[in-house]
This record gives sequence, C-alpha cells and structure tokens, in this order.
Amino acid sequence: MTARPRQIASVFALSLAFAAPAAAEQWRAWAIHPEDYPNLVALDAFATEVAEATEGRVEVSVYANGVLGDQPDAIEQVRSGALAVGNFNMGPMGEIVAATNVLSLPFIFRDVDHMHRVMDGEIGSRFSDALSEQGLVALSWFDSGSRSFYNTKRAIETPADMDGLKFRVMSNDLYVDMVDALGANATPMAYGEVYQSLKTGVIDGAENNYPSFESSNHYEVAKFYSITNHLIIPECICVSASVWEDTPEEDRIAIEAAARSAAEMQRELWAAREADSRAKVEAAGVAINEVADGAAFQSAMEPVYAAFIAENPDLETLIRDIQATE
Ligand code: GTR
Repeated sequence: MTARPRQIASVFALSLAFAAPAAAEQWRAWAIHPEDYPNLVALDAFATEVAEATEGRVEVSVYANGVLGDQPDAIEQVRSGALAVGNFNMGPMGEIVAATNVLSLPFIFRDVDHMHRVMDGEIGSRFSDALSEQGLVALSWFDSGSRSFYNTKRAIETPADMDGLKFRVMSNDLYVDMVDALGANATPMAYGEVYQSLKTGVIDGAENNYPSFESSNHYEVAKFYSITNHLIIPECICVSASVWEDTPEEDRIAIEAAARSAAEMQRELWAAREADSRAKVEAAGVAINEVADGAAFQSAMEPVYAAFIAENPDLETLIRDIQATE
C-alpha cells in the first residue's frame, strides 16, 4: 500500500527535474506599489512572458509594496546586482545618474504625450546610455502621469498659498530647490513614511499623481489637491548591468520584448487608473482645484533652471533638445 505513493513521488521528482532545470536564473524585482497598481499588473505580465519566452531559464519574482527596501536603497541594490530588476522612478535616480535630473526639472515636459515622444525617441536612448554607465539597463519606460501638490491645510491657488507649508519631496536636492522657490519648506522622505507624517503633522503635504495619492491613502488625511502638474517623470524597468551581462543574447532579446509589451500595457492601464483614482478621492471628500495662476508656478522655476544649468553646463543641450521636441 505504501509503495505506490513513494513511486509516484519519485516519478514526480524526476519529471520536475526535467521541467525545471537547476540552471533557472531567479530574478527578484523591486516595486514600490501595491499589487493592483498598473505597474504591478504590468510587471506580473512581464514575469509571465519572460518565463515563457526563456523557457523557464529566467524566473522573475515581483516584490510589491517596497518590501525589499526604499527606492534609493533599491536602486543601489540593483546597481550592485543584489537585486536583478527594479521599477524605478527617475526622481530619486537623479542623485546617482546626473543626466536623469533633467527629467526632474519642473515643467520640462509640456504634457505626457510630449514626454512619450521624447522618451521613445533618440533622446530616450541618451538617458538609457547614462543609466547603463551607472550599472542599470533600462529596458522600457512606464508612465507616472503628472504630479501636483496636496496638503492638509488649504487649497493652493498661487505660490503665495504655499508659504510656510512643509512638503515631503522625493530624495533629490532638485525638489528641495523647487519647493524653496515656491516659498514653502521641503522635507525629503521615503514614500513609505509619508502617510504617518501627514497624519501626525510632521509635514503638511506632499506631491504626487492621482494613483499614488490614492493607493498610498494620503488622500484620507490630505484633503486639498491642487493641480499644478509641475512634474512629469518617467519610470523604467531597469535590470542590473551585471545580471544582464551574464544573460545569453537570445534571452536578452526575449526579455527586452517582454519589457516593451509590459510598458504598452502599463501605459494603457495607467490612463484608466488615473481617472478611477481621481473619482475615488473626490468621492472621499478631497477638494480638487486647478491652480488659478499656472504661469506663476512656471516662472517661479526660472532660478531653479538657472542654478541647475550653472551647476551642470554639460546638460544644457539635453534640456534644449527636450524643449525643442515637437
Ligand atoms: C510615485 C512613484 C514611486 C515613488 C513615489 C514617491 O509616483 O511611482 O516610484 O517615486 O511616487 O513619491 O516616492
């Protein structure tokens, strides 16, 4: 009676050994958002396509909710090869890859379509080259919409309304300069700490797109969302260069294709999620307003651009080329 299950078990073990060769590469992928977020849905599709297209030679496991560390930390882990993949926003990337700071200049893109035309064209490959010099291979670009300010105190109509408010920013000095230039105070802080800090009054506000404002629950505490659209920052699926070097050419081609389809999927899901998140926060009582004087926010950024160009003269051409892109 007992011989049979044992026999089955050994046959099973044997077939497993053939089905999943020991050589399968395990790639851990860092992501900051929850499972139902467009990025995560697309990363899961990426993982499935990679497994199929490489016939199981590469297995991607996606870790949501930033459980593998905060973003600046995760960028370092991917650079060192401790993690294989990250879905990174170019905001915190600026501290490591200087050229990507250009993407963090407020109002550098006129709208999301402009950002797509830039990132999907020749200029996008200049950013990929800069990333790969720092150990990161950008396989494709995700959307993260446009960011606006929200806070617990009042609607912002003009920069003067920001006076004295303390805003959380992502880890990048450029954002401190941006908030300073608007007459408010900036506190760089990890994304995961923002909810509690808003709740306890350590900060008065932050800035983000609708899906992040909603999925992070910041809207439960910050009831004023004022549309400034000051930042449009692309995100990458980035692979560790050291892991990439060890990946056979044939698999690289398949993985690149999977990353491109994941980006297409993410962009479609993104558009729908923006509308859903906006509706959800409004239903929860968030007052959303278009700022009265958008041009005042833009002109307040002139000194930020001037200081940035003075410090990074080699990046001026890149700025001008983006601005000149139709
Ligand atoms: C989100 C972005 C995250 C993270 C976050 C933040 O929009 O997708 O990668 O950068 O903003 O504000 O820290």
